[in-house]
Amino acid sequence: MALQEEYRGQEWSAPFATPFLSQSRRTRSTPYSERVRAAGAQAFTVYNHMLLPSVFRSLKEDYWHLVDNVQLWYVSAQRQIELAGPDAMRLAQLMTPRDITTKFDIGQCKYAPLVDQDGGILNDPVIIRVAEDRLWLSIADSDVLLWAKGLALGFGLDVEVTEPDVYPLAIQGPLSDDLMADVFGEKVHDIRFFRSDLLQFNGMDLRVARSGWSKQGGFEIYLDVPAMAHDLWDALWEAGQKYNVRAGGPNLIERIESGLLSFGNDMTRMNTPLECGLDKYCALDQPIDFIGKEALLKQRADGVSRKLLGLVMAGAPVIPATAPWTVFQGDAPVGYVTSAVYSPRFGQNIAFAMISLDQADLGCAVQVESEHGDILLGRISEQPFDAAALDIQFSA
Ligand code: THG
Repeated sequence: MALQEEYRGQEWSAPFATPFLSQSRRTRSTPYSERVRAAGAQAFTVYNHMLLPSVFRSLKEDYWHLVDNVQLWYVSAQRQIELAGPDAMRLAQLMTPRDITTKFDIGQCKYAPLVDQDGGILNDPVIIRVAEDRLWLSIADSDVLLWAKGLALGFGLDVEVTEPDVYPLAIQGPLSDDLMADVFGEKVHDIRFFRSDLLQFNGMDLRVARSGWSKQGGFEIYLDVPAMAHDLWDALWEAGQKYNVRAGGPNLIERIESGLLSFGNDMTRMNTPLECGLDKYCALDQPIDFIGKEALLKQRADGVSRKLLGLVMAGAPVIPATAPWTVFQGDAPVGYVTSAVYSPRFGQNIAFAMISLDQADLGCAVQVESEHGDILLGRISEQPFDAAALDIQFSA
């Protein structure tokens, strides 16, 4: 995809060399945008009204580089929704079934699905407690700001709901600790998983968490001094040369292999956390007050009728899904694929699929009709996927 800056100085008239995404204030650029283009981003998706790069060299090359080295990820599109004031904690707790009322230290991060009154998932942020009465909801792709503002108004809460100028940058991959220590000092080693600390860079305190949307290890820097973006990127880039650093982004192959669910793909408002295997983030037996509690308690009591499971598919590498692919057992539709990719590690296509449990379950042989008209033989599996489980036989 071309971006419109490539057409600078040219008349805006068709035909263009390739169709391109028209940018405007609505597709918000950031202090890092220039560096990311210069680093060779080749494909973008739109996330929280911002561009998020999805491919630099190729999905596969980016994947192998990530699991062996270290990458700088431009994830400014993980916007922060700040809740600040005496009712900040109460509002956040109303929004999620995860218990954030007890054992939530300042600097700590908690992954927390947000649900509506039916238990439908609205988003799945990482929540960071940045101060006693101040939380950042580091959101996936939906307008949490509006929901939070509506709840604050409706419940008459004493809380400010804003989207501050914070631009997260992730450092991901097995060499992340080495690179971060070279730029921020040895203190980075003391940051535990899903904890954060304030570390000095050019005389400013920046919030650094051990987190990120891969299972390859790493950090996220919540840059809230936009003017420093270029210096920070350049310092990491230069220090990273000896670690073979590259620019990257959330990688479709890695995240499906690792069992990281994508809001908008693998779960939407039509699904509950119990259907998506996020039970451990639902404190249904705690005395906490959240919207959707009754619905989730009822669903737990009745038992879920469908569940997000793994799916392995034979055949040529698939093209990523842009629509739900129907999963069949014989002639009966039993569910749909939510995300799929070819895994070069396993040599198979791997996917997540929402499966009706009264019709199919783990180990079942199925057929999948892709949006491209292909019929793929598949088998329902555990996820996260493991190599032993993937040594499987397909049958029609
Ligand atoms: N980082 C930040 N914000 C984000 C994401 C991120 N917002 C959107 C999206 N990614 C949220 N999704 C996830 C899903 C899982 C995890 C992080 C973000 C994750 N979970 C831990 C795990 O699976 O081991 C457990 C977390 C916990 O116990 O609380 O890492 O990547 N800033």
